[in-house]
Amino acid sequence: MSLKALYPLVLLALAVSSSAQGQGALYSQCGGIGWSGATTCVSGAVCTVLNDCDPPTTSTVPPTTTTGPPTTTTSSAPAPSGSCTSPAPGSGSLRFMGVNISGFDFGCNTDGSCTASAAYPPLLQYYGKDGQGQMTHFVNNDGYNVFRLPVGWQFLTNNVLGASIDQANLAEYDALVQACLGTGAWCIVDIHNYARWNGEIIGQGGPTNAQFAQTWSELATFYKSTEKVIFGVMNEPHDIPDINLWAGSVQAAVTAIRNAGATTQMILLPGNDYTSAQTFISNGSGAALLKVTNPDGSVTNLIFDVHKYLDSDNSGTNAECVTNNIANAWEPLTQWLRCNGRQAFNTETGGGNTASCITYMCQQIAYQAQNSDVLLGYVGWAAGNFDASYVLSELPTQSGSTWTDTSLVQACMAPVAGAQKGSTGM
Ligand SMILES: *[C@@H]1O[C@H](CO)[C@@H](O)[C@H](O)[C@H]1NC(C)=O
Ligand SMILES: CC(=O)N[C@H]1CO[C@H](CO)[C@@H](O)[C@@H]1O
Repeated sequence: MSLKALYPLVLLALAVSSSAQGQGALYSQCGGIGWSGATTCVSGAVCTVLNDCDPPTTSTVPPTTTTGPPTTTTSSAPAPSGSCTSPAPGSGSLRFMGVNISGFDFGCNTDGSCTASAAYPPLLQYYGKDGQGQMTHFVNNDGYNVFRLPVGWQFLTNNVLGASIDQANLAEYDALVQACLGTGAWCIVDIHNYARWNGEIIGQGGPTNAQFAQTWSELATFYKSTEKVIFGVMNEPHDIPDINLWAGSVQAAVTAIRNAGATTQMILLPGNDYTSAQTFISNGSGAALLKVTNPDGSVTNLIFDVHKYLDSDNSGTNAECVTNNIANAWEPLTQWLRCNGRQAFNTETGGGNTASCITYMCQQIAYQAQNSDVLLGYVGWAAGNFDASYVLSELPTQSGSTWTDTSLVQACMAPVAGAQKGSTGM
């Protein structure tokens, strides 16, 4: 018998057999759609993604493959004592659930080259798809409450690095932001440049931190009085040589946003490796970004941005899903967040409209909901101007006033349980 196999037995032996009222007994149900009974489990058991009170398994086994600090964080944790190791105190409901409304990022490549003229506003008045109608449907029929609105940096400055934001281009982008706000949802302003401008890395040979901060200062000035705008500092940094220098670039953006007067909105801080939730700790993004603060030294509303797909290479380009990401990403991240008293937001996830993705995505979302004290929510990739044939399409199809969601949205991603087939838009 391996050491790993012994852990559940050891933990069970340690467990105090106090079957407090309102806590599920070992192997009893602890959640699920329509479940109104106990959602926590007796000591020694954890509420799993399958909504059963099971003996803890992998969640309590120290990861062996990562170089991350799950054991050391317990000693340096600023969080209240004991909160580090307690399983799943989440309320069971996520704060944010949404969809990416893509279009203004069209023409952007992973090397940070974006063609400003390729930006394709997902709005009817600019000859795009009906992003406003999509968002209205997603809110009214599905219960979504956040949209991420990617935009290329080059579009904002009309292709000139270091220039002020182009007012005509900002007016077009703001039309989408206002359409989002008009639904009552929260709206993430996301600069979709992979930490780069035309192949060069911000603060590491490419644009200066001051140039990056200038764009953020102008955006934050524009939206400083809009409470429901969330600032997404940067989409998917990757292959960043020095993660601490990158944290300095993120700090420059945060300082610029706050000093522009946007003092209370949420700001999303992205790590390396395409903002991977799985390598956030092991490759040093977490440790580096922990040092980013507001100008007053606090970390209020500084939320870590993490992405995770469910396909074989975490690229979000395959129709089939192979994992719910719980053991490899969400469990260790959840633990680390609790230990450090911080929260994260999964702003890109998605899958094909396939049976495998429905299975795994439902499990991922259920796990996130169970850990909603530290995981704020998810935003699916993507609707907007994508074609319905796109492998990860969450584009609802419209027939008259009736919108029909994709099967993955219907089965898992829409907050309203059992999202309507062909619900009528309002
Ligand atoms: C891990 O971090 C190093 C340096 O911080 C970076 O060079 C490398 O690209 C990162 N690996 C991944 C997969 O992001
Ligand atoms: C859908 C999407 O944008 N997927 C991107 C996510 O990140 C990977 C890298 O891990 C890219 O290759 C994908 O294009």
